[in-house]
Amino acid sequence: MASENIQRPEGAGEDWTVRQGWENYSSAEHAMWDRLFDRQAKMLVGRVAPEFLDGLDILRLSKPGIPNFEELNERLTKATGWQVVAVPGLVPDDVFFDHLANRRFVSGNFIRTPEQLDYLQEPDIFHDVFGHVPLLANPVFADYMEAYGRGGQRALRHGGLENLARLYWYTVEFGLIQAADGLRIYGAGIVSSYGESIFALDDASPNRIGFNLKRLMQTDYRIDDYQQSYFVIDSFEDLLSQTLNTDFAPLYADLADARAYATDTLLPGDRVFTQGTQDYATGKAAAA
Ligand code: HBI
Ligand code: FE
Repeated sequence: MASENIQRPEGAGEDWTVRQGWENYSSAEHAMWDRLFDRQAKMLVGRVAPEFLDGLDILRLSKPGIPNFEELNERLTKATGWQVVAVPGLVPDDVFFDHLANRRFVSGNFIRTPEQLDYLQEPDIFHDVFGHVPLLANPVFADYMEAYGRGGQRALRHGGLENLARLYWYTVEFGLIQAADGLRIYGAGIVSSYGESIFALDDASPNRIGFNLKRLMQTDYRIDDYQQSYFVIDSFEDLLSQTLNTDFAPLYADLADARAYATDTLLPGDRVFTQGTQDYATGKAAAA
């Protein structure tokens, strides 16, 4: 991602962390959290992976107002040894991976304004905490995130970051899972978005494709709009074991000269859950 050129702000430590400054949030900012929380919590029932709802419970995120990281971390550390630390915005890749590899999840300490209700460029505390942190209370997902951080450090040394970033995108941010009662969302980018929570699961437009590590690492993604393809994992256990039991170096070597698949591509070997109409993306492109 384009995080190479960012400058460490004054006041941020070597590791880019800052104080959350919980006492400084205004009542309007707490109210914004509550508004976003209520809207998502309602809509997620029957849509989100049960492990996510368990995480909301374990962490007691339903309490009104922006969570105080000190309180949140007491519960999170007890559950899985993870911590949430505040950062001013995007941090460089190496810093990001170092935090993950040490079970620290970085979160923006600011919250969106009413004008940014449904779209903002940098991850705010609602995306980072509501979207990402509930699954960090799940032991299997917690291990996956640490493994991803270690994998990121190796990818930085050996090349392959572009491929590995797609794994993060299509799982941690935009993943679907085959749960006992059908497909469910779990990616933070979906779970924290009202529109995409519906689109990713119910719309006829996008492809929904069974998880295949190598295929996924060759697939482009969209940063400007809803995804044109989503990948479906069988379980968090399967995602973790595939990640831990794969030597990524030969994959990176193989993929170094391969062309990426377009975001809407379906391949003969794909396990297809939904062959998308792509009507949404086509309509958007025509209107542009
Ligand atoms: N910084 N704050 C923040 N949040 C991220 O998700 C993030 C980042 N810096 C880099 C980064 N992500 C990428 O390295 C990964 O998404 C691959
Ligand atoms: Fe995110």
